[in-house]
Amino acid sequence: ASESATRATHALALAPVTAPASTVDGFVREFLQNLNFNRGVALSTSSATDRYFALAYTVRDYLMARWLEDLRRQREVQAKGVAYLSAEYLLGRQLDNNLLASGLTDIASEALASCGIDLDDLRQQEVEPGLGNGGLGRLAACFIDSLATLGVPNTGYGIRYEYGIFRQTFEDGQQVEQPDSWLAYGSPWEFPHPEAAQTISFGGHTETYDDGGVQRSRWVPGWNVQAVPYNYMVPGYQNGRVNTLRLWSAKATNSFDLRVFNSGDYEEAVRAQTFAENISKVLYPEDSTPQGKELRLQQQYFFVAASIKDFLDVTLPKDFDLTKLPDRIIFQLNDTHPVIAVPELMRVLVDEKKMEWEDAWAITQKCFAYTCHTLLPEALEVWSVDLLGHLLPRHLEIIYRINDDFLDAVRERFGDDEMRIRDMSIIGEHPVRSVRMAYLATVAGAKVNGVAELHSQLLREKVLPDFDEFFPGKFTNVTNGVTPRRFVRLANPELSALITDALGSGWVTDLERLRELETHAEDPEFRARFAEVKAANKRRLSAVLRERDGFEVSDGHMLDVMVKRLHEYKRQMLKILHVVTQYESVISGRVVAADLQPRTAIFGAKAAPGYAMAKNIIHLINAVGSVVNADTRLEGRLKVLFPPNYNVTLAERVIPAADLSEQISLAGKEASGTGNMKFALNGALTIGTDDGANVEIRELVGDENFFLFGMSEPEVEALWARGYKPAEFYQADDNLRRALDLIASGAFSRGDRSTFEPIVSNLLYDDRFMVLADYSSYIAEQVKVDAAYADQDAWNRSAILNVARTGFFSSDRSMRDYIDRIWHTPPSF
Ligand code: GPK
Repeated sequence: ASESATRATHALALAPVTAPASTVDGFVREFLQNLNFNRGVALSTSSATDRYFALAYTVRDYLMARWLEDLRRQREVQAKGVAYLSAEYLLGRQLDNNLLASGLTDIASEALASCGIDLDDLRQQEVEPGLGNGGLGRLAACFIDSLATLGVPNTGYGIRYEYGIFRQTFEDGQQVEQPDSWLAYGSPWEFPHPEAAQTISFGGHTETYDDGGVQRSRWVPGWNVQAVPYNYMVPGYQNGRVNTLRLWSAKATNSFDLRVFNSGDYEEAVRAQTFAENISKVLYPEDSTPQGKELRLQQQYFFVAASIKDFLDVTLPKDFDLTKLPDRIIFQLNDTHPVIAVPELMRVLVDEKKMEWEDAWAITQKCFAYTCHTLLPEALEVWSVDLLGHLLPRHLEIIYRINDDFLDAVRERFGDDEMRIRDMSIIGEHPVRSVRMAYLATVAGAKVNGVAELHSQLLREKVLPDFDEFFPGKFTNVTNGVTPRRFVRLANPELSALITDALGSGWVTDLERLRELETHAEDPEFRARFAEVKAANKRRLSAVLRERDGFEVSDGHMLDVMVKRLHEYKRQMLKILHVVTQYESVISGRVVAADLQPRTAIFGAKAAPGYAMAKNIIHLINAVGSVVNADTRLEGRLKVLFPPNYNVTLAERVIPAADLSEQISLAGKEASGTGNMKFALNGALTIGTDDGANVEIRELVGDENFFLFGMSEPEVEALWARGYKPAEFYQADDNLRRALDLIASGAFSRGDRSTFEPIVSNLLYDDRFMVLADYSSYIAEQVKVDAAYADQDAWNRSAILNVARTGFFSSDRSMRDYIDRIWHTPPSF
């Protein structure tokens, strides 16, 4: 009997994992099992958290068979895949996306209803993993969604920050940061594997040694930590595919424990443990302005070293021939944050695998590609040689060698042009000797791409022209995209239903099919239905903001939305100057309130905690909001709402409700923008400068469906060259003068003239981002917006055309471009 029992067990173990039955009954059974056996509670006594966890576990159970099967087939096929290296993944909530991907939304909803539970209540329980700052992190999340949907083998590698982007609150209108304890109740979506931890070393020194007559250098590290992988499912959209996101968490190693035994110093040992575990403790909240802190370099090396080890030692078969590495993997560098992976792969190949330098370098150059996400000089990371050499001495040697070889080649090509050599060196000398990570990435990468046409052009022509000349064909463009699953299908169910009604459901994975809506834009009945969808989305947003923040959204208002990180180059200042201008025109009696097109300006923005001017601007927006909203002379026709803690969850509510999308950066500063794409796809019209992907949006939707204003990038350059004096613009425009004077007068600061003085004097005497220069053109364009909005039917037609013509901005298309131009990784099976 026991023998047959064993045989039966074997048969079960060998059978493929099967998903629970895809029926309401099957779902109920699985859900209750999870509630009882994994949460340890009965339905009758369960909390909302228990139910949310049980639901999440249930969805996981349905996806599990596909995940395991995908992993098995990927091991079997060994097709070339993408290792996406990113310090940030701004995932947003997972439940709804995973329900959609597995096609279970309706079954789950019915199953829960039969247990007396409202699915919507459970959706609200999830704390979103905010493991990113803004556009760059959200882009990574869109990309992994698209890769799974396209069936391309991909592992996303990153850091499991214990605290993600801070939670923002306002006190007296000023930003206060609270820790984001997203893991307080744990996450049902993660699979920790402490047994698979990697040891990651730091510090120490290098030494030379004799390796059978060859002098080699090796690293003698000073300390190490454990990198524990946490796996997350990344399901494709209803295609039975599930990729993996692997985030690393730092844990103290035994060597720390050993120190306890040896020294008997308990406190010191605990300190050491805390020190090690600090590495993945918190996401750096700076967006586009890295601070050069040692802990940040520790984070960067920690996750890329673990990822490379993971790929080479765990994912690759044991006998893999490393000279074939470029046929098996491409490591995509999401900005400069993971660039230390370049010397790390060299170190592994040369020091550990004993490869010749030249062979290792040839492989390395084919295994990396680099995406640049910025043009701001302050955002291009540099690490001082002191700091890098102290933390990673062997890597610094390797970087020097890469640089020496590179500069030799430059000399050979361009002669002893010392100016050029200095400009192209990976090592900069001023203000301190440092490693220019963007240069290292450019030298090492098989390809370098910008994130929109204009950005890629400026990157080649202005930021890295010498490199473009030296490496012909290395530079390319891949315009960003956003996932239509999260940002249309899930965020805007009513618009999605309307589109599906008109076109069938294929558009969700083939977004260019939205083109077919163009003819529907000419149909008055369709326009009316579209208008009804927008109105419903506004009501939904209104309910969310009432519940969340106690705000009221007035009926009949144009919703004029600017949501993105607070940065001077993005020019939230320009938007608030428009509000102040409208306000001033009414209280001064030059305009009667009844003539205003009713508008609500909605802001959402976090400022880096150390970015004083950004915080001043947040304060000003809130201050203007409280005065304007309370002033009855406006007759309720002008409102400012600034819900705190803008995040992915709020974005999903705000964007579908918007009428007007504010994309008003100074031309040449916004690399791409991705919010701009989300708004257009949800039927908002854009007021924007000729910057980033706005350029491509305008080309696609047509000039007549886009509100363009402001200087072009060449005009910006020309004005700098002439000498920009913002005070001249202040003198020349009465509206601008009145708006700035009103702020300076203390009208928004209870009469205190000092509160916003730093903002006003910065604008008048510095104004790096030329707010004053673009002000008149912006105000004039806003007048056109008001006029256009007055004709609702024409506005709706334009809005539908925005939806119809922006299918290009699907991240599925971005992924195909990366595959064709950079990765050469076709769908595997
Ligand atoms: C660029 F350099 C950086 C950065 O540190 N963080 C970040 O979010 C953004 N970005 C750009 O500012 C956006 O224009 C772009 O759309 C986004 O990256 C994704 O490429």
